[in-house]
Amino acid sequence: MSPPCLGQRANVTPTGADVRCHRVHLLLGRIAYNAPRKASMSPDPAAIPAEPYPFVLDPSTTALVIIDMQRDFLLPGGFGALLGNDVSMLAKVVEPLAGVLAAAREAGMMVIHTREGHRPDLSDCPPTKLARGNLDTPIGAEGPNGRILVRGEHGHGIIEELAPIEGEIVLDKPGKGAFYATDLELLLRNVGITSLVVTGVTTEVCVHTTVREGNDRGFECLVLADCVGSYFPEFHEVGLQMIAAQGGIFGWVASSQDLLAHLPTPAAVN
Ligand code: C5J
Repeated sequence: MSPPCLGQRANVTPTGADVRCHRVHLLLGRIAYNAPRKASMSPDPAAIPAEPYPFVLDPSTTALVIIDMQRDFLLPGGFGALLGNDVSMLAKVVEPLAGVLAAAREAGMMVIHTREGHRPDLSDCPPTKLARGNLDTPIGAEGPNGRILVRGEHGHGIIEELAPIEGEIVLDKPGKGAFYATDLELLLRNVGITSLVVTGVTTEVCVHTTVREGNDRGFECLVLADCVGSYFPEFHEVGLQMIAAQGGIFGWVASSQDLLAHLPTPAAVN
């Protein structure tokens, strides 16, 4: 039987708990994508329980993307705090995300850390973004952690708990999405990445924008609910629902526990 194509997948309606995921092979079997599985098919033990249906993760074609876990968003005195937010709301993301980062490294996955920020002369910061918020201490102004949202400043750096290690990509982005005005897509395609595990902050802003951008480029995006965070609990909840709604309109949502329980080790993959 010839393999179904991606277009057929869109016509399959997942039926909640009855549905397991399976892999649809495209282009002579070289690229595999997740698709709903009929109730009559046996469950795939490798599939990560997720909404709207389970997700099979191949570490060799999946990148862990950690969005903007920077002091400027997580610590007092940074951009997030100056916008009036309670930055302590994001702290709960750190521990589960550190666990996922360790597991991804162990599994040999590509790891990408993004940082939102601007050149010191702010030439890559749209005037509209600079004006937004009507802040006394705007982007580029001196704050307790150095100049706000400026590359090279202490506040722009990634928090120690999630510090990048050699071989991991640190991607500077001027916008909310990680694909906008960056070479992210090129970096992913060059090494055959087809799926992204998306984590970081904030759920409804940079995480959401990145998932939407990735989805439109054909990447399968799995968001880990406890590894993304927002200053607004209600935006977080609805943001996650929006991703998985309508049969996974932007992607999938799972917990870090479920990912860790199903993440294949390099030995299992080879
Ligand atoms: C925001 C972000 N919230 N990383 N940035 O401005 O989500």
